[in-house]
Amino acid sequence: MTPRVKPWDVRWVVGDLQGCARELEALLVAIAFEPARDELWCTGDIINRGPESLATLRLWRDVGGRGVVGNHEVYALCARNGIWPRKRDTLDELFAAPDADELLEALRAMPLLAYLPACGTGPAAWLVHAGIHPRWRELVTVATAANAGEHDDAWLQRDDVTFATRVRCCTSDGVRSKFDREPTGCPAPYRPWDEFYAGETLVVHGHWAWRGHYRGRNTLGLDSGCVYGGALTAWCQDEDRMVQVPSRQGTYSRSASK
Ligand SMILES: [Mn+2]
Repeated sequence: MTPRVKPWDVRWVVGDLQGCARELEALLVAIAFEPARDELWCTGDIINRGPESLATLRLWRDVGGRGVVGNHEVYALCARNGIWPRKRDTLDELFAAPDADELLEALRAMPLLAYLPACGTGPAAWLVHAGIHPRWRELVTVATAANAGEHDDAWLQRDDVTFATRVRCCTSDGVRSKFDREPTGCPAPYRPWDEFYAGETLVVHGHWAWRGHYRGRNTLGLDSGCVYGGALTAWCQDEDRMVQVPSRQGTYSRSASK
């Protein structure tokens, strides 16, 4: 293990990658990421939808990437085990890879909620893929219960896992809406989940490409829709600043994806 020595340790959190390996590569160059000294987290949905889930996941593994589980990880693991039917997805190459099991088990091991202690001049943060349930108050307790134990097929389908990986708009009781467009269009009685979040600790999340990158009072959204042609957004926690790299979607081809 390489010793981690300040002041060069920097913690980054990147939004939904969705198989956008080339954008991840570009980001790592843009931020001069050094795996031996820096830390890279993802808000989940590392794979699927985009063209290169396998390459994304291998790059992620190779730089020591961490993250929280997203709904596309849940889908991939359930589809792989045959407990959910395969839908239209872009996971064939990943599933056929010789290291598929190793890569998928690394996704399964990711927590639902991760606490990132304050570092540098940046605030502490909770990391979650989609959002926090309105009734979740003591997040340390919630996270301990949610992350504990084996993340088996039953865990993947638990209510807390489903909520935290899928919510965009909900009621104050935590009933979710299927609405997935801009928050301003959210139909009553549903409201964007963060309106019910009363905690003081910053929550960093992804999952809401239509909302894009935004900063609320105590929330930070990092899904700027890279797979749809938006930027790939990353947050440097140490300096509390954002870095974005442009999407390469539309420039992909079979030959270019090697
Ligand atoms: Mn998602």
